[in-house]
Amino acid sequence: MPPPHKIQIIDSHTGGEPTRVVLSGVTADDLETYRRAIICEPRGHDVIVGALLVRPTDPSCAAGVIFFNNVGLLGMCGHGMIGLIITLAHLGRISPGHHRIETPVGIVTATLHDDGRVSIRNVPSHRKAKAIQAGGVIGDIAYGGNWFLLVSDHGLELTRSNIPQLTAACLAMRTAVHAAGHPEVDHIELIAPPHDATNHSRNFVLCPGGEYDRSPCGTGTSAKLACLAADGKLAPGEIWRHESIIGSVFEASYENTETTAIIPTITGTAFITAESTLILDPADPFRHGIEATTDPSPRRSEISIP
Ligand code: PYC
Repeated sequence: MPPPHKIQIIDSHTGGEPTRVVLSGVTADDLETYRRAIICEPRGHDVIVGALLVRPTDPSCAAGVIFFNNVGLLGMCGHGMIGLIITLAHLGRISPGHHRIETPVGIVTATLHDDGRVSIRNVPSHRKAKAIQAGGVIGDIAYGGNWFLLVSDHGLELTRSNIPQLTAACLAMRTAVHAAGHPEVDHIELIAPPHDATNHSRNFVLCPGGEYDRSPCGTGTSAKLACLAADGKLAPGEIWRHESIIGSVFEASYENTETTAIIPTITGTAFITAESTLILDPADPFRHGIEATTDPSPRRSEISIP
């Protein structure tokens, strides 16, 4: 019997949403072989977002990262980037300051503050379409490192006790928005007034693999800023506090560019939860994980790896 395959990981959470940074045992070339083993049951669960550290192609970057989940690759991941920065600091690989990180969809500048907060200056974000009809709802389509359908007029209460209904509604909206000719949309974001009056809005984000984001979703918050900017409802530099379905908060603002795209900056905190080694025993029939049952978004395989 060959020896067990070992994968070294560090877990963290950002506003309640987990990130599993892969330090060794996997390369960009064999990520698809090990993706489910790292994320899915019996070692993990469908909520985890993986972050494979890779050598950047751009020498000005401190690291490259490929984000992935239970059904495939993610272009960018805001909560995951905050988790990655806290993980690199925990390892002693970075200090407070600015760090350029390469992702499959562009370079993100992450700032580790002295107080442990992390700000990420995201990739250019924009609204592609306003008020499109998707089944029974009307929403905007926007990009913030991933593609979102953002719906405010949904008639649903964004509370934790409502999560099964919110999930079912978002899955139906995802099917409808694909049928309406927007197959790139892989996240559905419901927006509502905040529960805490010091915040500006609350969201519920359904991720491509059928789980919801416990954090306010960094790329989803970027997409929301793109819509606010396009509607003239938020000025450059003005703060937008976005609250998640569990009440965790990201603080966000944006800069204009020469085009209609904006550059969002998202600030949050993350905490290390575990350092461990995954063991794939060749005798274990489930060593490669149990595949998620939710249909992957059609776009999953189209993200190019740097
Ligand atoms: O924070 O961008 C994000 C994100 C995407 C999917 C889960 N979290």
